[in-house]
Parts: sequence; C-alpha cells; structure tokens
Amino acid sequence: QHDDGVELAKSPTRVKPPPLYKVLLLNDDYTPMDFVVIVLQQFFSLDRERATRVMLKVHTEGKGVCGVFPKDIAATKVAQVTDFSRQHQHPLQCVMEEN
Ligand code: NFA
Repeated sequence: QHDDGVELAKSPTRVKPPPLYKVLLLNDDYTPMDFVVIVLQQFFSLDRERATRVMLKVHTEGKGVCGVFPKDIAATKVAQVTDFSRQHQHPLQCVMEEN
C-alpha cells in the first residue's frame, strides 16, 4: 500500500483523521471568574473577550467548550489546567469528551 499524495484515496488506503475530543470547563461556586478567564487565555490561547464569553457560558449553563483537539493534546490540556487550578487552590474542573 502506498500513499496517494494529493488524490483523495479510496477506503483501503485512506488514513483516518484522528478522533477529536472536546475539552470542557465545568462550573463551580468557588473559582473566581478572573481565574477562569486567565486559564482560558493561557492554556487555550483565547483573547480576553473570547475567554470572558466562554467563562460566562460555563458560569450560566454549567459547562462550556474551551477547544477541540486530538486525544493526547486534549489530555495534556486537562492535566495542565487541573494542576494549575490545584496549585492556586481552586476546585475548577476540566474534562474531555469524544466529539
Ligand atoms: N461560578 C463561579 C463564580 O461565581 C465562576 C466560574 C465560572 C467558576 C466558570 C468555574 C467556571 N465565582
């Protein structure tokens, strides 16, 4: 089996795109809003306006999507956000789910 280059390969030779995972933040009663905005800016490269929008969605709806990534990257984000939050003694929960 060889790679077809620019052509769209048929099923026997097609390489499947990696499954994507949503990374979500969950609401809680204790984590400061400003801290959540910082997390979204630092770990998900959102500008302040987009980060604020996602934070408010999590706050009002209970959860919100931070981004969509391949599995290993999503898992790293979850671990980094969880570590960072615990270092700052906040209970913020970050989870991933298959898209
Ligand atoms: N609900 C938190 C508060 O009122 C803010 C928050 C937003 C926490 C998003 C977690 C996620 N301080």
